[in-house]
Amino acid sequence: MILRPAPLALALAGCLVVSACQRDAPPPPIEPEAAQRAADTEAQARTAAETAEADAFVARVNDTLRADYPEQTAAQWLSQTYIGPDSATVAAKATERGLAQLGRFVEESRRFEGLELTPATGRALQLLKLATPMPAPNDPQALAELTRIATRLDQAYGAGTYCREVDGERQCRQLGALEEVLADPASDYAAHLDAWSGWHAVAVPMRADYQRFVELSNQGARDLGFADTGALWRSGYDMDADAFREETDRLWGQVKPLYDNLQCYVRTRLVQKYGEQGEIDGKIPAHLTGNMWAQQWGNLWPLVMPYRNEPQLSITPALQAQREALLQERLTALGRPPSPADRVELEREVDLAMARAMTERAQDFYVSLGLPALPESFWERSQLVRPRDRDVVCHASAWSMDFADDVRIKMCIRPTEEDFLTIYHELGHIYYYIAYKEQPPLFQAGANDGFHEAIGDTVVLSMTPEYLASIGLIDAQRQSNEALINAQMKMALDKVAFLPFGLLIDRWRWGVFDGSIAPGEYNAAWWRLRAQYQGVAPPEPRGEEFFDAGAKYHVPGNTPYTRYFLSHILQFQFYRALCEAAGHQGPLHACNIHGNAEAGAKFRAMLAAGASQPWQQTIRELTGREELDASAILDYFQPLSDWLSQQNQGHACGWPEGGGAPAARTAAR
Ligand code: X8Z
Ligand code: ZN
Repeated sequence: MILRPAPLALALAGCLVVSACQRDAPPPPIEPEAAQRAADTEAQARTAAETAEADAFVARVNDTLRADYPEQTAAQWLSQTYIGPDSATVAAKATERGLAQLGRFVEESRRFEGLELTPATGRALQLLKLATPMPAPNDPQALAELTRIATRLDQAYGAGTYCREVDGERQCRQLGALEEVLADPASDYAAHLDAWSGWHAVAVPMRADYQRFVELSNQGARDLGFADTGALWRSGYDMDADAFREETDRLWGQVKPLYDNLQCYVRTRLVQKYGEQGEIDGKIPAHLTGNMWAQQWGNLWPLVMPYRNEPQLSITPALQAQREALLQERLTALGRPPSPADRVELEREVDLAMARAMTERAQDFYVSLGLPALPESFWERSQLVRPRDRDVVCHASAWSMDFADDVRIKMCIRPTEEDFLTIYHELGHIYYYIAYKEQPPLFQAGANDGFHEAIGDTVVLSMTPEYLASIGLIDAQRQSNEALINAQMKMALDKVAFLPFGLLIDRWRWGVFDGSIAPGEYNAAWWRLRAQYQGVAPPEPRGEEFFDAGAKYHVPGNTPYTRYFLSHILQFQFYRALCEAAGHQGPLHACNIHGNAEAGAKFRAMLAAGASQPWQQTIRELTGREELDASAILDYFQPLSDWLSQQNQGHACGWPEGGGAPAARTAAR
């Protein structure tokens, strides 16, 4: 059957409104009434047929996705775990085919626009247009160029290497090794600067590609009916795209005072350590935060720890001791003095054994909530450690390969706290995939992308010091106000420090996509936003010869980032709701849902819904309220917030947003 095109359907809707407005008109003669009835019956039959046709179309899209998607994910997997020209060719081609198919489906779906559809079909069609953050231009050549550039950028990041001459020898390091320099409190200022600027140099050659990427992706967005790629990204939240932008502003306004307080305190400690090099015009030097992007500051813990006499909170020492013990065990079992080759081999085995043990610990937590053990294929196919023989994209990720049981993570796990927590994060994605695998592919997504990012982190909030002590990763804790402030500070270095970073990446990209940030000011705009939101400054002049945004994975990897900002608000809302379900009494920060079946059942129900309904409904089912709401994170950090306000008294907190002289400093309350 041939369906009527969309404009006619819209005209029909208008006609129905008109007839409703004519209620007071004199009764029409009998004959026209009969004609009207016949027309109504015909219209109903037509509507029913159209509805059925739309349902069948969505079913066909879902079937095609199930059939074709595994080939694309397999190609992507190879491209990220065997970086090189061949895997790049295969991945770019597979993505090109997938996006072209998606584009055809979107075109086809237009004939259903304006029709009255079943809610599920209407939602599926809406999600179809939002299915990719890299919209495909209709022009086949442009599409092919887009997927080639995207793959090249992704691989360039993964293979990124910084080389320099040391004592006449060429020394080359990749991201992991450079991050270790920044994380080590014993590294000096010059070493920090070298590692930071070395990694940022890797992004310089990406700049031209990225600029072209933006043009092509925007072309795709316009072909889909969006103003630009940023507008497409902002449309994925079951609300008006402009309203979404305002929503993120509102949330930032709620948490900014807490962040500013933390920035001020950390800056003071940096100045104590580095003297006048510890701040740049009230801002924190980007290379001194213990993190390559100044996004989470957990590695500054030894520097900013409020009370030094309390038991230690970092779990890295225990993980490293476990690794060392394992290595000794294997060396002893060898029964002869190890050769250098033995050592390399045993270290590899031990790294893998540690990575697996850490992943099993994370799995334990989910299983304690009533979620299933991970399938055997997860253990067989995941990449847990960095292979020695080739370049890979080490940035952690979680994959559903086939909308069914083939789920994997790809990481380069080291025995550190940071990586341990990242495993919990990644398994959050995996358990989401597993929980919604019965949904049709178009609904196999987070309620929104912030939900997906928040699942594992919600679990991490339960890793209280008491819990970590119970699994032997830190010593038993004392109950005291000092211990509480220490624990809160440690958590805040990750969760609070992250908030402005989570926001600014897409503030930059939204501007790049809508043209308000021109290609000639990519870097200036980047550092303007870093100053404005984070109060972070570059350690050296960064002109337009650099491309510092490109040094962050999600920019060359084209992963939208506002999701992480949302996640850092949502995870506290989820945690509060699950703690209530678990019957937790007392302050929020003391709650641990480990082993709680009630909390687990609520969690699982939320996950199973996937994207089948608007996120507002999903969050209402969990928390009783429909809004994103920063009151949970503010509640959680109330003790620290009070403490920071006290500590900052008498300090000139705040920072001038530009690069100019200190001006708008305000005294802390
Ligand atoms: O990219 C990630 C995860 C994978 S979705 C490791 N995260 C963001 C980042 O590393 O920049 C988690 C926190 C923020
Ligand atoms: Zn994630």
